[in-house]
Amino acid sequence: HVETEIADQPACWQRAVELAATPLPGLPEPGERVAVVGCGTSLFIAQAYAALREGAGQGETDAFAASEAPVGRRYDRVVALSRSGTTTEILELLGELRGTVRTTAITGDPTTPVMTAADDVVVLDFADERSVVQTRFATTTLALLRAHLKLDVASAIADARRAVAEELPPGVADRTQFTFLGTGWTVGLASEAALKMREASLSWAESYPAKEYRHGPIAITDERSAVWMFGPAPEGLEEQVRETGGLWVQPDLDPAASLILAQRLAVTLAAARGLEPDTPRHLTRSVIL
Ligand code: F1P
Repeated sequence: HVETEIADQPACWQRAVELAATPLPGLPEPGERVAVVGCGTSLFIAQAYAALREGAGQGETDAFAASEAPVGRRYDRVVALSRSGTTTEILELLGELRGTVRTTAITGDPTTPVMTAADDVVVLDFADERSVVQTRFATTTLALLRAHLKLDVASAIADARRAVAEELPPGVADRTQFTFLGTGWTVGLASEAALKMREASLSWAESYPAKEYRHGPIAITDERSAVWMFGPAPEGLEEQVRETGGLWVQPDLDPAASLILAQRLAVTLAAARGLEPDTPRHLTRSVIL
């Protein structure tokens, strides 16, 4: 399933843009103080959105792992991202918050407990997935939220079409250690790319805010490494990586489309290693404790 779901992302993002043009009660209004929560992939999308919303001047926005959200802090709204709508930490948090703050869930499945656990719900059932590893639901959520912030998603969709069709960056599939870097909203995307590599291909993968990479992690980089930059790079970093023998990867695409390429790399490496990316070891489609 995962290959189909990856290839479907441009069409799903288009539907998200159309949906964002309609009234969607529960999505944050400008000026609201918002916390966005999720687990795993959904946490990284929460982080990307939080940085974008603050950057767009729409109000203070924090992102938390649902298990670590500070329940006592005052927000106008808590937005919970959960493809499955069944993740225990999400449901427990929404239960604790009930009656103290407005809550919104963005989910893929309208038949799940999150539908009644949150005050408002946005359902992206057209982007729901059969795979354990999340790809299109996560990026479609982000496309919806970007469109709701009135950011340009049309060029991201054009780049996404390229990302599903183009060759992978030359040489990257020959490397065995992967480091993903981002700045601002792309820090979350870098984390998500590294998670895809771990989940689907069992690769050794790390992620950092780009400038943090020079504060230690670059020590492990060598000719086995690929260093993948989401968005513009800090000055001089590319040269520093090349000096280590590491392969520098910086697709000339919208960062969310660059994430599609990273998803494809994960699936390509899984296939090369004889792994089945639809059913990764030790993982389930949602974590129910
Ligand atoms: C969150 C999640 C997935 C992960 C794994 C376990 O699920 O952490 O991101 O890939 O399958 O669950 P959800 O709350 O978004 O359904």
